[in-house]
Amino acid sequence: MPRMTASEAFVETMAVHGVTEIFGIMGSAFMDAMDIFEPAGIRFIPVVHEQGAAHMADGYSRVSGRQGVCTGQNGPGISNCVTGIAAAFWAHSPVVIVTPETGTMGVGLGGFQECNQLPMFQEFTKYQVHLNNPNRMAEFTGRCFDRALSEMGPTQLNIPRDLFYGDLDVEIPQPAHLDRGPGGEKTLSQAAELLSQAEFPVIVSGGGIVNANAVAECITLAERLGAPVVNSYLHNDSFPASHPLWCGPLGYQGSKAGMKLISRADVVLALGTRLGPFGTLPQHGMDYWPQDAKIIQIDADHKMLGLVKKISVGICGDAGAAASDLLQRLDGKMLACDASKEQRAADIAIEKAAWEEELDEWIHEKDDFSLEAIKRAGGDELHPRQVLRELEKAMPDNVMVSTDIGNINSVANSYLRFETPRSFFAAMSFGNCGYAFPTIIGAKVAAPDRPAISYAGDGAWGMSMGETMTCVRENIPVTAVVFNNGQWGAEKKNQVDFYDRRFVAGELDNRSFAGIARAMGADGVTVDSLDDVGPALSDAVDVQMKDGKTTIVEVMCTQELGDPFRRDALSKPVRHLDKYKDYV
Ligand SMILES: Cc1ncc(C[n+]2csc(CCOP(=O)(O)OP(=O)(O)O)c2C)c(N)n1
Ligand SMILES: [Mg+2]
Repeated sequence: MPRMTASEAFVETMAVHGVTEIFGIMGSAFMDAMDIFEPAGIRFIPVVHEQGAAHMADGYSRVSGRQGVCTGQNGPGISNCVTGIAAAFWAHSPVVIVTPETGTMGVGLGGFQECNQLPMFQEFTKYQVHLNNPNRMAEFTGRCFDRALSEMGPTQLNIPRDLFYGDLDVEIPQPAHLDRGPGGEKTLSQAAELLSQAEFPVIVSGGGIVNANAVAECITLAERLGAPVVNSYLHNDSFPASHPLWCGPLGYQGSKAGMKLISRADVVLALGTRLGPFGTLPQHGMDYWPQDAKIIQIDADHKMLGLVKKISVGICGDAGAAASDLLQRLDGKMLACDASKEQRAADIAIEKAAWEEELDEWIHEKDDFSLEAIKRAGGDELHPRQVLRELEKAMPDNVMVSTDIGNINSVANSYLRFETPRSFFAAMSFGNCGYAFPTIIGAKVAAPDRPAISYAGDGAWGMSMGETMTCVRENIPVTAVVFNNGQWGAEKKNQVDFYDRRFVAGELDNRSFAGIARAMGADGVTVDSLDDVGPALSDAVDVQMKDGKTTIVEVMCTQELGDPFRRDALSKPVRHLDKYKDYV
């Protein structure tokens, strides 16, 4: 067995797993390994804040399907990553976080940057390991990389800093490739039986279809059934938007066409989705989930089966393999839905056309608060919906888009359509503001030939814009659209609806974000006319692709606000004490 140091074993194992980039901020704790990243073919990408590194690793893994890697200095460098790893966990992203720790002889003494680094990631990792002996460096490193992919989520490798040193004799472990199957015979045959009897089957295409690279299988099955296909919430890239069976996303600010069609389903085939609690919240005044339909759920993680929605059949398997298997089982059979296939196709076309027309006409919000905001703006600011429509029209081919948490970003859900998977990187269930920009930077690193665009509100942008310096310093060109409405709008909407417009902490007195961008070395443009929205995006994408330049496109928006996310979670305030009696 070859002799090497623990640092060499660590770096060699990463190289064997195909690691070519690591995001982070340098630190003495892992410097001995970092020193040989370059000769191992690994580029270390220094960021502005380690949260950004974790988001970048997330974006990197979401677009490539490979492990994204981040690291930082023990203690604060690592604790800075917690939010990013939590977000990656809920995005099902195979991120490996390497956490160098206080040296073994210092543990427990309250030394510099000492902290216990496993508990803080416990809830957000699929696997954690603490290197207890340098001889196991390659083994544990390899296992973290394998488990990130097999469990589809973050894993953590915790290395006491002194264990990077010392000699060992070790064989570098090869990656283990998991070959997932379609699921169990019994449940697959039950599902095929249900599908063959369905009169109005509807498919929900989820993140599992993207992760399994199985859009083709989903299309073939949908075409055989003539089934409308809706995207699960924020997985708008799980089915091509140009396909006649595509009906748009379910959930918050999703497609009315998709919701109306699924409400008619007698059998729902949920392909690669955990049917998460937010994914099917009532929307547009519609409680569309078909309560009486039989639900077939397919998920690679058996713990998700029937967890949130009542199901008739749960299949633990790969979404693509299961779709192919079901197709085979239906082969040559007459299905109950065959007779109405043409009628369904016509219904789909009618619902989609109606929704497009409604979107075309829905140029601004019409509630009292929004109408007043529009009046206040006096025509100097743009309606977010119109801006989103113009951006949609100007999207380049093969685009990657990330979105943040906020009111305008949520409304964007209706206007973001994709032809190919691994194109849409929304902040998923962890829902942290500040997600989109660093995530698209990571995606761009993994796919430099694809145009990369992030959306963020002005509040979320403030949290994340520092990473513009990473784009400039590291020559990672992206385009960031910032919706400047001078407020933390999404939360302010709750004060409008529930707190009698008592606005606390919701206003944002911004300086020019375009100017700040220029000061950081990027291009910055301010857009305040609707005609300029599309051209500004196209120009920015042009310089991204041709000149390698990052542009911040700041769009001046009115303060109007779309429907809130969590109407279900709030209620009118109750006050018992006299001094608060007016606060109702
Ligand atoms: C890290 C974090 N902090 C706070 C929140 C709560 N929050 C959700 S949306 C939102 C407002 C976002 O404002 P902005 O980015 O300006 O977008 P807008 O709603 O105005 O479109 C806030 C504060 C959050 N989701 N994440
Ligand atoms: Mg805002």
